[in-house]
Amino acid sequence: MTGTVVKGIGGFYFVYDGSETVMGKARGNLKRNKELIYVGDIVDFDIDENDKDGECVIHHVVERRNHLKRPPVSNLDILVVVFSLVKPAVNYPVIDKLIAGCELAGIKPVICISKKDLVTAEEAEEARRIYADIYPSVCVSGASGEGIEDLRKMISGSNVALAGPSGVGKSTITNLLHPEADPESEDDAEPVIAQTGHISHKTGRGRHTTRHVEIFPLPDGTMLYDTPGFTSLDMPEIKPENVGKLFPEFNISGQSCRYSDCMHINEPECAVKEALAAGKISQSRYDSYVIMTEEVKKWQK
Ligand SMILES: Nc1nc2c(ncn2[C@@H]2O[C@H](COP(=O)(O)OP(=O)(O)OP(=O)(O)O)[C@@H](O)[C@H]2O)c(=O)[nH]1
Ligand SMILES: [Mg+2]
Ligand SMILES: [Zn+2]
Repeated sequence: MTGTVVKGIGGFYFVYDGSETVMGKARGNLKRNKELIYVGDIVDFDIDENDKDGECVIHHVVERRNHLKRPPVSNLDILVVVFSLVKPAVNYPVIDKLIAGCELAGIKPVICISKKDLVTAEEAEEARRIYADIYPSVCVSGASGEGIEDLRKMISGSNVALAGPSGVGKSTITNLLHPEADPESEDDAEPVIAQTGHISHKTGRGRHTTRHVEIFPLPDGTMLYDTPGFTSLDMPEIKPENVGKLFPEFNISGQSCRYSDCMHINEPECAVKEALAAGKISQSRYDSYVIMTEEVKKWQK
């Protein structure tokens, strides 16, 4: 049988075959090969109801279309990069690293600015404008539900993960997108809900409430992955000269820098810096680029 790994905890995996979820373990050969199983993997498994380790044994992982190490997920069409402007405050370089990771893995980013109810409409729109010309983007509020239906339309039918810093509201959005999580739902099925947490009063940060990636299959065929938040991210092992390739707005057709190996930092006649000065590239994105370029230099040592 074939199914999708929707959750993995302590060596146990939950596999969804399109109607039911069974729990089981990986067969010895997978473990010996140190082959990691990611949530999102499509696996072949056998049912074994007499096994003390659950109801199924996974014996093969179908080749992944793509995967990310952080959050650890595979086979995504879209990654929704969720961040709030306050509670917790935004850290743009971390957001841009997550986006760059998507570009590298071939996953489409969607930008979702959360907690719209905590800032003015202008503040939310100003943040959205940083990304609006580059990626699909939306502002939402988990408190009022505003923007949630727009987000639903952007992700409908896809394999899509919500990722971003701890406390920005990923699990809250998961619940709003999941009809069975509605306490007033008339559906008899057991409510499937993602646990949500609080923001620390002292640090203004999230408390890492979600500990494991979990996929919630939605009625429209969307496979919605809720993922644990983070506060920082490491850059992948790439060369400094490749960082610019992860910024689509730097690669404006018909415009090039004087030097073909231009790093867009100190060189003269640089098309990227000209676009920055003309307001076509945002300062925030450019600053993230410089930080990321500096950070990947450590991989060369
Ligand atoms: N005011 C306001 N609060 C929100 C909104 N969305 C979520 N919250 C609150 O923010 C806190 C954290 O929400 P979660 O959904 O647990 O955040 P998370 O991103 O899943 O956090 P981790 O699982 O730690 O990564 C909770 O107290 C939510 O009620 C929103 O749109 N507006
Ligand atoms: Mg969560
Ligand atoms: Zn340049």
